[in-house]
Amino acid sequence: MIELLLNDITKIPVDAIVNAANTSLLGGGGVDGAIHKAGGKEILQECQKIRNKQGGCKVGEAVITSAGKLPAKFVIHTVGPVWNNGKHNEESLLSSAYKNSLKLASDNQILSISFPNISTGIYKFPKEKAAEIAIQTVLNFLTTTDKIEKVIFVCLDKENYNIYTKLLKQNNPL
Ligand code: AR6
Repeated sequence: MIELLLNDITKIPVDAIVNAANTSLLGGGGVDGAIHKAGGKEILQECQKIRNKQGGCKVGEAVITSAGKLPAKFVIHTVGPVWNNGKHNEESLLSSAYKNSLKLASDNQILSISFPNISTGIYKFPKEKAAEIAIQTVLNFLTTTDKIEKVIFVCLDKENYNIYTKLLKQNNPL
C-alpha cells in the first residue's frame, strides 16, 4: 500500500524513516538536519561507526541505523544524486537510492517505511521527474515482495505534494 502525506517526516510513526543524507553520513541541512535534530546523538554515533568501517555511503546506496528518539525503529540513510544537467546518470542513481533503501527494509523485517522527496531540495533534482522515478521504483519493488506492507511518501512542500497527488491518481494505487 502507498500513502501520501504533507507533513514533517520526523513526526510520522513508522518502522523505518528514510533520510536523504550525503556521502559523509555526518548530517547536514534539510531533512537530514531535521532527522538528526529530532533523533538525537545516537544516530550520528552509529553513522560514525559505519563511516569508520566502510567510509561513508556512496550515491545510490543505503545504510541503516537505529532511530534514537524518533517514532521509528530504524533510520535508513540513503544518498541521492546531485542534479547536474541530467547527463550524469542522475535518474538511475535516484532510482537506486529508493531501491536499495527498500532492499534494506525488507532485509530487516520492516513493514512500514516513509520516504522524503530525495534529492529535490539542496540537490536540485527536478521535482516532477524525481516523483515519477520514486513512484515507479516503489511500485516495481512492491511487486517483487509482500514483506513491506506500507510505503509513505512524506512531502514537506505543497509543490511536491501536488505532484505526487496527480501522479498517484494516474497510477491509481491509493
Ligand atoms: N520532513 C519531510 N521532508 C522534508 C523535511 C522534513 N522535516 N525537511 C526537508 N524536507 P533535502 P536533498 C524535504 O535538501 O535534496 C542535506 O544537507 C525538502 O522539502 O533535505 O536530497 C544532506 O546532508 C525536499 O523536498 O535533501 C545532503 O547534503 C526533500 O526533503 C543534502 O541536503 C529533500 O531535500 C541532500 O539534498
